[in-house]
Amino acid sequence: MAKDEMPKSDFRDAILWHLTYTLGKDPDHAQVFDWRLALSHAVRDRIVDRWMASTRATYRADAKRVYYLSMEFLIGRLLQDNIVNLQLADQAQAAIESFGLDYRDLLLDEPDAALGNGGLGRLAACFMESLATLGCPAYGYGIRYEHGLFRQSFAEGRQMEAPEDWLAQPYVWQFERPEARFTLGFGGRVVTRDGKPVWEPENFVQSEAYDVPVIGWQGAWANTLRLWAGRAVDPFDLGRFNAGDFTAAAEAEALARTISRVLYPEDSTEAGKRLRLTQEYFFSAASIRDILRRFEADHADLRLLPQKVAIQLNDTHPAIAGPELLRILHDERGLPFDEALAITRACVNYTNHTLLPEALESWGEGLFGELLPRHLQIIDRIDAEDAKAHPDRRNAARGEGRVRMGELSFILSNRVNGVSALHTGLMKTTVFADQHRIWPDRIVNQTNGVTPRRWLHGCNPRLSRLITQTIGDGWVGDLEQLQALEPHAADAGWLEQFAAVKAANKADLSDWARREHGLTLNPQALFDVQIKRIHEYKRQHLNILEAIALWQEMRENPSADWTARVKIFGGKAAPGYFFAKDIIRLINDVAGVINADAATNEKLQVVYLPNYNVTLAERLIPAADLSEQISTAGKEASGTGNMKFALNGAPTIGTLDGANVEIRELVGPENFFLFGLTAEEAEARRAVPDHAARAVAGDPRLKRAIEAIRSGIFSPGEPDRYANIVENLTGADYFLVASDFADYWRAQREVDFAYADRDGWARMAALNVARSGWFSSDRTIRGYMQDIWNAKSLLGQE
Ligand code: 26V
Repeated sequence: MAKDEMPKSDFRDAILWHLTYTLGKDPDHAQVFDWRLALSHAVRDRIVDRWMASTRATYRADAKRVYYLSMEFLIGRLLQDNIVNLQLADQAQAAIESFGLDYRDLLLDEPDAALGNGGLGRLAACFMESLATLGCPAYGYGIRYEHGLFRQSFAEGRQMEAPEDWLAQPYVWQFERPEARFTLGFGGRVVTRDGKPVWEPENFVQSEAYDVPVIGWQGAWANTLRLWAGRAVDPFDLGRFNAGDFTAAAEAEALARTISRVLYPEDSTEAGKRLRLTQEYFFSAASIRDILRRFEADHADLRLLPQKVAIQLNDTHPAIAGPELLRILHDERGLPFDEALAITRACVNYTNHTLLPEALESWGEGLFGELLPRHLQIIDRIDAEDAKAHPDRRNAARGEGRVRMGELSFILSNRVNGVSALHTGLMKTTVFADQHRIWPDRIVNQTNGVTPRRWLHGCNPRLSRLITQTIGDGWVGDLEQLQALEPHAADAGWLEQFAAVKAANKADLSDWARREHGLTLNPQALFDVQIKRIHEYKRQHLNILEAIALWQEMRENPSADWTARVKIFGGKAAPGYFFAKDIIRLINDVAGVINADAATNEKLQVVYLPNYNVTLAERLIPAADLSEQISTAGKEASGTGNMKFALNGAPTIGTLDGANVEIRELVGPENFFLFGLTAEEAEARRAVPDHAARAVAGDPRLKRAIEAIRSGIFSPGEPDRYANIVENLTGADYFLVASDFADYWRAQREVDFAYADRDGWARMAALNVARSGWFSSDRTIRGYMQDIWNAKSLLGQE
């Protein structure tokens, strides 16, 4: 094969061609890494034509485009996802095996793109895939962080953080767009010229675009994820270099690149840092310019903007996009302020993802005004007009010397949405009650979803095959078809096959855990899994307390008929969140003691897998028997892991929180292990004096478990290692761990009992699969298209 004979049709030849001419590698010496890149290039080629066809179709139709602005896109690996959606899996596997290589090894060689912290970022990635699947013309806009979420390891049980380095090797999925650059200003002052305000920034940086194509199911449509990187306007100062100051010569470039250097690892505290506000403005402003450039290429009348542009703010992190759009329309394009405001509001929408007060963004006006002086004036004007129009309004966007981003986003949005029915209801009665009274139609619900391509078809090939054998393959693009499995859940022969899938997935996980971590898991045991960020409200400490109490009871009563369990944990803590780090260490310490106890370790194991990420989730979820969704009611906005588990046949033990409520309604209360206070009861319980102390005093099991921690048996020689946790559990206990413990224990024993009946359990698990089709992110995106964006699918027009 010669270079000018680039093979089009034969996939195997295409891989060889790329290995040779794109990568310059001799096939005789190529390593897994080289083959993986060659395969990726061959796959990418098959995306590009469809991608361009989609873009052209959007121009032709002059269609409305959706712009999803998100500080985070937790996309993970893309090679398998792209292969699956192009339906190339069989061809790719055959080609790779014909070279004498292991196909899975190749897929696993790709680093995770971890450009997000958790649920919010992963949701954005699922949405991008569903937007493409539905043929909705859309762009994702975010930041191309050089370092994604840190890598986690444990040293004596403590979390260690190391920088993540996904860009240390070529990233095949990105296309650099040096032509799509914008110069963005920061700081400076506002002057008046000809009676008009003019912002004169003091510092400038450039935004450089990198495009990642996102291909939908069956390759019918592809959209763009555009990630911005910081670059200096003048990257190199030759004068300083010639004067001998080599470091200073490159200083501007180093500073500009700092903007897109790292992802902030906080996911639930408002990290009030100048660099973070800079990041927020940097990517929001670049995106707004890009949106306007695309619009103005074909339209002269800015009043048409809302017909052609829908902007979605993924939480408040891109909220400054609103004032930026308004500023350009008014200051730079000359529209009257009120008209600019009306157009902005008709384009912008805002999704709220948390009601935790400590996570609601606000900025001190000093910092804000220093960095964005003109925006502060604009916000002040909007807020003042809002105050005049609604004199009885209480929650303003400005107050106490701060700019409140949630309130700002609300008044600048056409629609505001929550992410589960319960959460949206709470938005209306708590954080946004005042706004809801003034604009009763603005808040809508869009319950989250997950893409079935990655979270069932891709990650669980055995279950996917069984489902397709049973009901055909239409379910991958239309997840509600899973309902057709329901009659089979009554068929003993089918349930046996279903149970065999789970058993094989568990065996795979056990093999991997032995190879990778030297762990021996009992595959007969119930795999009880809690994987998510570590947070007090998510209550990993409730889970580990139950493990301690169970272990104590097993020791006391060794001959009882215990259901064997492996409790599996995974998740990272924000580096500065010390309580969460204590929880991690406690789990690891407890694991050490319990796993070493020969009297119980055939019945109970505790395992904390390090560096939880998208790839680890794809391994764990198909192998899980039980899904732990045990947040304090009212605190988890939705959850999306909860949906992935149900879809993969792991029933939930959970509270009435977030989307658990909807999962339970759909799978049926008899197929869900409910416990705990409701959101309303939780609020009331906090007002009861000494609620925690009373709960502890009233429950000998809980008391004994806490005593064990206090005594130091899990921290020999350092009994007060967990003084903080113990004090919290018996004192303020804002998250009601003590109050919910007894009911959690009860529900866990119900799980034990149910699991002992293996046929009954398989039926319950299968019904969870059959009834979870509604949790597809395709359904969620259809909801946004209809209720929020007024956007249409262009499928069939590409
Ligand atoms: C994010 C960040 C990012 C960096 C620095 C500061 C900061 C502060 C707050 C937040 C908000 C994170 C909110 C969030 O992740 N919410 C989760 O969103 C999921 C998708 O809707 C949902 O399933 C989870 O329940 C919710 O906790």
